[in-house]
Amino acid sequence: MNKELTRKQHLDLYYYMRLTRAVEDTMTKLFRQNKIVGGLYSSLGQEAVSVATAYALEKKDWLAPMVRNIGALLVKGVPPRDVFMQHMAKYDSPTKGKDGTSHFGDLDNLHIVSPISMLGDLIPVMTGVAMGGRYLGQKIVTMTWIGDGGSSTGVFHEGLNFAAVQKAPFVLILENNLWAYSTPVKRQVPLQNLADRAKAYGISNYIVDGNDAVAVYSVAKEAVDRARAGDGPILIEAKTFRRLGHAQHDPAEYVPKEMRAYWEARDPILLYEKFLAAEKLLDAKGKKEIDDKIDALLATEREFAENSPMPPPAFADTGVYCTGDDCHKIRPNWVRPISEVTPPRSSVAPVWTVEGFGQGKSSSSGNAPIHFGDTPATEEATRDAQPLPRVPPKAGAKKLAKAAGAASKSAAGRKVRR
Ligand SMILES: Cc1ncc(C[n+]2csc(CCOP(=O)(O)OP(=O)(O)O)c2C)c(N)n1
Ligand SMILES: [Mg+2]
Repeated sequence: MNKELTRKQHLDLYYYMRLTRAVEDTMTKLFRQNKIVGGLYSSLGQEAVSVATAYALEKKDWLAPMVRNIGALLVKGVPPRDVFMQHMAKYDSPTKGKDGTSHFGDLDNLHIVSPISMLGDLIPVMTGVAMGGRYLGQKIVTMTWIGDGGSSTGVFHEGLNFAAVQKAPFVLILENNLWAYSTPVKRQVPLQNLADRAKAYGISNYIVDGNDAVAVYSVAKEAVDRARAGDGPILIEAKTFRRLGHAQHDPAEYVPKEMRAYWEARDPILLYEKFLAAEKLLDAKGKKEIDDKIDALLATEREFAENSPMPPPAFADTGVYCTGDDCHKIRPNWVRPISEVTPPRSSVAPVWTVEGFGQGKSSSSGNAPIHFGDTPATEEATRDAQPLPRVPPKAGAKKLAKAAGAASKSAAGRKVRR
């Protein structure tokens, strides 16, 4: 048993993984009955990632799911009926039928930022939420997820760099499920471990078996604790596998049979059941109780969702454009005095000299000194700024001297200005 998790917490993880699978199974049935509006995505085989990472967060923390993170929504407290109604575009859904899939949030109570379709955009957004929390002294951590494919977008890199330089209390879960649509990860990233991307931004990273719920939780908890303590953002690569196609329309015939068989045998729920049984945390009776609880809950939730009406036709042209007060009530919440956080108090004095800049070796050997404004160029720096004479290997001494002379001539009085 993992010492950080109590018996109840171990069983919570199990319950939420089972609930996630059951919610998605129910939606597959609804999809086949033509009751789902739009696409339906699945996290089959990836339940441990969504559930065990979100479980490491505290209530006050913030998360932003992607479409394969329904498990995280359930852990955060979203009732299954909201997930069903949202996918069915019902009037009682969180977006009143205006949006589909898991594209909804809850800024007031559960601290959920809605998914953004453009892969990677949630990274700078959640960095901003993390910075906002720090500014308000809330000690919160923010979390979002990104796929292997999404980790190749520009905004992934811009966002992570921004988070790193701001030391934002932000944890990014990179779900490497080996496929982005029909592209295998090896054909789009020349890295064995996508966690290595963190090195470019000088931030900590972890690699974890995404099908091992306890391992995922342990790593996520450590990362969340570290981010909260001020260690800056952390990237976790969870290695897993997308067991179904990109969405319901995709039979994923491009996935090799052996690959699928390997991962099916590593089903995260079956692995966890074995672990719980070995630790004497779950027996047949306990399992039956959980089965019954989930069956009863989803029967009620599904019925509620199916009975909810579709939006009235007149509602179609409302909320399309922002109309100010009757559209939304979001206003800046200046918890600190506004004069303290706006110019001139918040202005930063410009600095024109950068100490130590240009002292390092450049990649083509030699130094690359750059002088700002009136900073006097030292003799050594001026010499080092010159390109080395390019002399063919067999050139005679005469040629060498000529080349060196030319270089020193062009060096005279040279200053690089910006
Ligand atoms: C910036 C951007 N480019 C392309 C897409 C279209 N798109 C949606 S999902 C997807 C594949 C994502 O693969 P991955 O990030 O590995 O996530 P997975 O589906 O495997 O969970 C693509 C290309 C998009 N939504 N955003
Ligand atoms: Mg993927």
